[in-house]
Amino acid sequence: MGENASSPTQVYIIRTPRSGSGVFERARRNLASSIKELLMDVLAVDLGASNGRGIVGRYDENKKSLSLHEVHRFENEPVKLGDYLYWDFPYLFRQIKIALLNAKNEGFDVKSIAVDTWGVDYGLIDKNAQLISNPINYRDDRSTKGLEKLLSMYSKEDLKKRTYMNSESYNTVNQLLFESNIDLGEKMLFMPDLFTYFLSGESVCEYSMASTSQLVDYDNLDWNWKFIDELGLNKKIFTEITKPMQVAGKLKKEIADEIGIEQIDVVSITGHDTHLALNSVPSEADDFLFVATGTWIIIGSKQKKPVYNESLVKFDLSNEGGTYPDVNILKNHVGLWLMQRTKKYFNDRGDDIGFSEMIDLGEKSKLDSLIDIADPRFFGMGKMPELIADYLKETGQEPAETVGDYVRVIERSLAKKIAETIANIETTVDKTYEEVYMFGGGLRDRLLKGFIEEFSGKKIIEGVIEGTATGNVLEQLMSLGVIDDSQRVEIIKGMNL
Ligand code: LFR
Repeated sequence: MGENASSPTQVYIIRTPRSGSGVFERARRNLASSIKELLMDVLAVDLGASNGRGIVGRYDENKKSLSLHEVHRFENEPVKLGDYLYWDFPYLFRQIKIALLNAKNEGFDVKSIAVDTWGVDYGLIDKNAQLISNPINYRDDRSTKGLEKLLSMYSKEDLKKRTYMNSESYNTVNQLLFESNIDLGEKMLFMPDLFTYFLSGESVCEYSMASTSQLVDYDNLDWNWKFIDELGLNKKIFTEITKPMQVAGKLKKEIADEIGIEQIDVVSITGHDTHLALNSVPSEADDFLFVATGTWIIIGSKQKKPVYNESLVKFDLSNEGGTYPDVNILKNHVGLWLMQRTKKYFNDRGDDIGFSEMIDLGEKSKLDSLIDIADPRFFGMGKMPELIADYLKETGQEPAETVGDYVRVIERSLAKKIAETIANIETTVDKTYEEVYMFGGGLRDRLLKGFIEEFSGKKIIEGVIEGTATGNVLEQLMSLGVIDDSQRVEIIKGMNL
């Protein structure tokens, strides 16, 4: 779920020692092997906006408890090459192999692997089963150009009616409208599926990722063929949409041999990070409110069926595929990006301030000025405090003078937008909720939590900071038949939340 906003202290992630030597390490390995039959290790690879991580989930079948162990952390920086902003796919593929190797060297006996990423991005495979080009990142300009083209063909309202979704620039459809290799494509594989393909040789087209294309028909849970046809897109690349929580195939022999491990299972999970994280929510309810906090803040409600009514249109809410066959409704807002960019601004000027210190200072400020976080100026790479200062001046509000003032303005403005969106969702689904589940990096931010409770009047139930990795591990364990969904909530509650 993107970068974490606050101090790097991780409550239950255990960073195991990197070297395999030493008395402690040998003792740990001996102990581990003597109780091996009770332990199940799986590797979750979570590729977020600022970095990727390999996290081993170790499930103790006796104690019914789960612990997470980070075995590899690496950059996930897009690369501008010529005209496009690319994913660095071969580099990331190598990092996944390093994560497997580290897991082995640290004494884990990993039985399966699964990869999740943000939504929308994909790679094209040609008729010789090769990747046609490095995948292009959704922050590339072609997304905005694609949206302009789409909006020249249909009105916003018409698009909403056809797709039940907001026409956001990053949706895959816009990228496809400017995909120069589309006719060479034999199939389109969304990023988690692309990793699955090169790890196992098997292809899937997992539902939650497919839905971020804006080309899925939620009533039939199939591609929206009519729309695809009208847009003149190469139909061949849209392969059958698949359900998550199934073993896609075995790790290729050449990769297993290279690392020196068995041909473990490669699992297809709910590949879209935001929805995957919902499996880390300690609730068995069919529907609940959630706030996913990372670089983006996503406010939503878990639902079984698509919602389409006047309020969905009026409040700019979107349907998005969750864990098959859920169709959740939600709204994306710029999130902890505002804090990240503010920190960077002060750090660049020689003030070595960290997130927890920023929050302490924010707590001392009394400034009540607010910004509209949906104003597009706050999305870009600009100098955040200066943008905020301009906004406050333009709107005739009291200026921010200290770091604490900026922090308080950001946190209150985020909370206000979150509260408004919660109210809009309640109107749209015609239901009032007492509580909202929160997960992701924002859980470390007590100021934000306090303001959300104050503005929304809802009680926050804290989920897991590492919500996505937890969801990834739990879905693997369910796919392998080690646990079933009825055990999920108990396991989460036992995770030192
Ligand atoms: C969050 C996220 C959002 C998606 C955005 C772009 O990481 O996946 O859910 O809308 O990134 O894909």
